[in-house]
Amino acid sequence: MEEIAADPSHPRYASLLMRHRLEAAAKRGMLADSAMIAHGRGEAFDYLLGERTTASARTAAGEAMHRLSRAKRPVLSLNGNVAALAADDMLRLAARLSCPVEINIFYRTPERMTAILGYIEERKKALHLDVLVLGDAPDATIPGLKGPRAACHKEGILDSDVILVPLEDGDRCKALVAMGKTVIVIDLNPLSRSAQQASITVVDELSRALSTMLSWNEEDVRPAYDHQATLNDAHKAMLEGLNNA
Ligand code: PTJ
Repeated sequence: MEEIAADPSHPRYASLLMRHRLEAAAKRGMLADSAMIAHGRGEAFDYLLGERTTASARTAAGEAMHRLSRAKRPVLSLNGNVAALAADDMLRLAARLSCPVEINIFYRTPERMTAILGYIEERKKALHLDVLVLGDAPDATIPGLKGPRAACHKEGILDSDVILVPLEDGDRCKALVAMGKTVIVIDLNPLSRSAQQASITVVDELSRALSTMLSWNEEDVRPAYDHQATLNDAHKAMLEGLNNA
């Protein structure tokens, strides 16, 4: 999915590359019909943020890694957009944490599940990573959620204690928190229900957030994480972006 006509020196290369990945994933049948709308909303918030990783997002990413690396049963959840935009880094993170990834999509159809699972297996093989990929045979449901979006694996999401759910839907985030899990969200919209309800929210673009998480070290300084202060800081950074425009 990496072939793209734009030159890496183009000022909007990172953005063009993400769009290209989504286009390619759409052709493979991996995406929900509303995937592009969700991405466009994210892009708008990223514009306000100045397309950069703020200090508070870096602190949140560090806290996320601290919790994931100390978890008894961590799990990384992937939906269609996450698989399209950042399959490789999600697999690298899972390998580093020795934990499973679980494909868990909101608009669940057998066709989309097959397309996403096939792509993840392809990337896993290309990267030579030993990661358990779940999602193909759900045997449990997330309490409090109705319909196919509740389906999950007992050995993955159901029994996890710390879960990373990038670009998550608000209801599912709420249901996971209600199960007593530490829920880590990556979301560019600090006003979203997921961002508000999560235990830890990294307000940053997915690929930047994952790159910060992958470069985290156990020895890194760990400033105190304050959830509300993190969200307030993101609002402030976006307002400053508007005021300085
Ligand atoms: O594959 P499925 O069926 O699970 O569906 C996935 C989507 C993303 C379509 C679905 O979960 C959805 O509709 O999500 P929402 O409710 O639009 O929420 C997505 C959130 O992610 C929004 O708050 C966006 O601002 C944010 N977002 C979008 N792209 C990025 C992002 N945050 C960080 N990085 C991005 N690249």
